[in-house]
Amino acid sequence: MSNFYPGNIPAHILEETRRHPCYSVEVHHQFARMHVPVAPGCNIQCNYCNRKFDCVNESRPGVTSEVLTPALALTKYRLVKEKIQELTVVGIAGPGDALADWQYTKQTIEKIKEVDPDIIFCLSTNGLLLPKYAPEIVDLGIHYVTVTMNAIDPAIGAQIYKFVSYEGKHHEGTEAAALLYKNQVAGIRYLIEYNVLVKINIVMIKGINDRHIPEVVSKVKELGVFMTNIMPLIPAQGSAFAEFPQTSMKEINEMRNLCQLDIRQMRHCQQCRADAVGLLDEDRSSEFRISSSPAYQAAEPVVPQRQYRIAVTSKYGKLVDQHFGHASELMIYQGNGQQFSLLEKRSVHKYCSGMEGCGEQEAKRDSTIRTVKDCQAVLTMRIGQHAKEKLAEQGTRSIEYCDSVENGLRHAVTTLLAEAAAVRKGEKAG
Ligand code: CLF
Ligand code: SF4
Repeated sequence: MSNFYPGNIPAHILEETRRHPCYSVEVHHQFARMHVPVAPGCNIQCNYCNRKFDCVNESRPGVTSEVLTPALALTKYRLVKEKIQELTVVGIAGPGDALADWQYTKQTIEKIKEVDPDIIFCLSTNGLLLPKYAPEIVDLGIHYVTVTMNAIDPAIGAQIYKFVSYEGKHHEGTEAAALLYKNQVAGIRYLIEYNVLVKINIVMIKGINDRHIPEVVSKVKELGVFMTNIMPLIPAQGSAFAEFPQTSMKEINEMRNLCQLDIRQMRHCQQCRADAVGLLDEDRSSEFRISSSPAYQAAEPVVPQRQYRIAVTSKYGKLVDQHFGHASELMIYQGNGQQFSLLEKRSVHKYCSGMEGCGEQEAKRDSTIRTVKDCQAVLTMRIGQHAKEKLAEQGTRSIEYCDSVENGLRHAVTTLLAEAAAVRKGEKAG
């Protein structure tokens, strides 16, 4: 099988794959990986995904993982490393997309690297933000990236992706699928040029992309990827594909056999949780769960008991897709960081309508800002610097985001917790 290795990968990286249980089937009973679930947000909507659960691109549907701050991920890493000597890989596979919350992914890697420069890092992503972050991925010394690519034909991709949120814009249909594909290809090219071993996950969906998979494989072979991992669609409850038939392992293996002629096939994938710990076929995540470990709770409460009140700007109530200054109504949510309910909707004046009547606009803005005085944060697609500063003066944090309201609320609490932890750390250091 060595004939599938890309020719220009440095020997030390190829040697390193001998310690990576996903990239080397021979060692998957010998070495362990852990996933740190630090990336809750996502910027696309796959029709097979129910966003209450982990990213289906690496996980079995219906699995929920807790979300950790980077500081807590480091605490967990230390405890796991102490108990599992065979741990060689730290992966970030959600529970959303590793790049949609890049700041948390990056901070986590930097922190763990500081205490263990020899650990192997691995990321899993839908690839939308690869053109933006591939250079930083390379600079961080990450040698393993998985990209889920289900189609190269936008007409097929349009049946798989409901929408793509990119640089503040919402895309649907073939336009969305074409944009995602373009970014995936550009990002993969860059990574491969810099010796990153790219694995492609493909979810095989009967009647949609099953006949198209050989074309996807042929394209990624041309790009120089290391291997493909063809996975079954397991219909997730509550997803658009909930009623689709599950792809059988017989069908998956037939497709793998066909594609094996072109490129190395992964056949030992376990569709792990975003907080999986241990050998691939012996998940020990329950031993290291936050809620069951007093050590973690003492370190930093990640599943907060306190209540958060967050004001959200949204056009139709589903997505965080509206500028703060364009909102005529704010949705006020309250919850504990994991679960939120809509308390009420508050009417406000739109203030951002051009340059005319600036004095009046300022008065409207100030009144909008006072409307959310009782909220810890405003979650919005965009906000002007001045409004941001005014909100900060009254103790309301503004958080810019572009995804579903549900993910945004979790993201907002993770941000608030991470910032509070940084302040506590600064106070201790001072
Ligand atoms: Fe994790 Fe994925 Fe890295 Fe492995 S899992 S980010 S490449 S360290 Fe592995 Fe699990 Fe299959 Fe993923 S068995 S779901 S392929
Ligand atoms: Fe769900 Fe996003 Fe993963 Fe798609 S990429 S399966 S929408 S979390």
